[in-house]
Amino acid sequence: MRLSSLTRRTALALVGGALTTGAGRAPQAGPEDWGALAADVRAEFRWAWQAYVEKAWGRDEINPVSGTAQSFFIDGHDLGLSLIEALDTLWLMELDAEFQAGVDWVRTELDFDIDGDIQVFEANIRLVGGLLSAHLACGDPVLLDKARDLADRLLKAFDASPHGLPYRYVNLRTGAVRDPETNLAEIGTYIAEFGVLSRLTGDSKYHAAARRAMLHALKLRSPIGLMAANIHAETGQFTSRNASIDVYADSFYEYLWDAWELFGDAELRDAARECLAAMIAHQGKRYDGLLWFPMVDFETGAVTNTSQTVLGAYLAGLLGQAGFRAEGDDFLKTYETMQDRYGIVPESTEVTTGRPRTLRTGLRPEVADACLNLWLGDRDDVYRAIAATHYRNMKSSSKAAYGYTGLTDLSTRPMTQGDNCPGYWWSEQMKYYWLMFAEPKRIDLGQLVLSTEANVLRGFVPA
Ligand code: IFL
Repeated sequence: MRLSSLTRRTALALVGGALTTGAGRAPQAGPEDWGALAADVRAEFRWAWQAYVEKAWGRDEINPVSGTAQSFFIDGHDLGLSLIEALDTLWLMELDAEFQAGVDWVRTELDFDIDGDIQVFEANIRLVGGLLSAHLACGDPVLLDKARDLADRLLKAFDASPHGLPYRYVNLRTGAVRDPETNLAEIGTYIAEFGVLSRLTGDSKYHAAARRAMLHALKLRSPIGLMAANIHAETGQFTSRNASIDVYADSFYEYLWDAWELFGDAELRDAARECLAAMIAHQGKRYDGLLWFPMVDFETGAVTNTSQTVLGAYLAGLLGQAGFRAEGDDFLKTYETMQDRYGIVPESTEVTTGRPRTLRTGLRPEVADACLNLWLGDRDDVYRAIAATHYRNMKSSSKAAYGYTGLTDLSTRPMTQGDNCPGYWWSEQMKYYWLMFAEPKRIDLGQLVLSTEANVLRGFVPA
């Protein structure tokens, strides 16, 4: 359905449908048994892993309705994306045989010497991050070697730019780069993985490259403290006027904060707080009582686009982490309202009306991500309850024959399933639920630092 064809009647039907089919807030008869819920999450993860092993072993992504598989990065050259994304989740769930089978696959099958172009940002957050977190979990050096090999190939995308802003794609074998028109997320989501890699290898070049790109963008902030989301790797200048908290930008802001958490980088901590304060002052807008952060002109603060994606929910957690707790709670309330209204938060919402702009969703983890980060702040069960609803609604709508899938129409009953499980499902929401519901013994929650892809970069309890 095209966005514009989503009529008021459809939207109202959606609201009613969600409530009458129980897709909204799941009623709780008594106090939640968190241990039982955690066991259910673990059982679902194990079941989905078994289907992946049977139908898609070593492939990037499983299509869980048809039982087929697909490449994610380079057609015909799968890199075991879902397997790598799953590793630290398997470890935390103490699914040790499954974890070891995954590590063995990395040892014997994973080879980055491919004559193909890879998206630098996605390769870093999913593959470098997944390999590093698995290495931190078990200590196997092969995981670190593979992460370093890939990072060395990705670094060529930074080196080709006069400003150290990575091109969007690099050829894994030749180092040829393409697509200099990029954005904040794709130039500034490296410091967590690259910084850990520098620490583990003793080679500072990874951390330095990641930090240089972030500082370049931060210097372009406008007098009101905002950055535009689109930037050119060759000119080093912004190519749009839109400041965004979600599309093209989101994880840049997360990684400012992570640089502080992981490396004690006070300059980036201060930059994170300044950026968040500018967002609150110039992007935070209220429509029908709900707080949203639509795109604005980065110099004037005038609203330029009134849509907001479900990905924006991450900001609720980041606000809480960085000291803007009230605003974080307020923004989570917006997504909780959308979840209660539609069962599943739509991929994109028209903020002026609170209605979906699209009826599909990509099996997104960001609401659970925000719940975890806010819960870690004060352990208030209110966040676990929102995450429990998120889990139950996902289970009732996205579970297919061979795993979990995104949805193509959340207005139908049952909701209409697509046929793809994104790689991040293995690393993100199932881990968020598990951390909150199980409080697992292999992690020190007080030390936990997760990447934007939820790879554990600090906090494992030594065996
Ligand atoms: O890959 C995921 C990651 O959280 C990210 N952006 C979007 C994905 C999940 O929705 O940074």
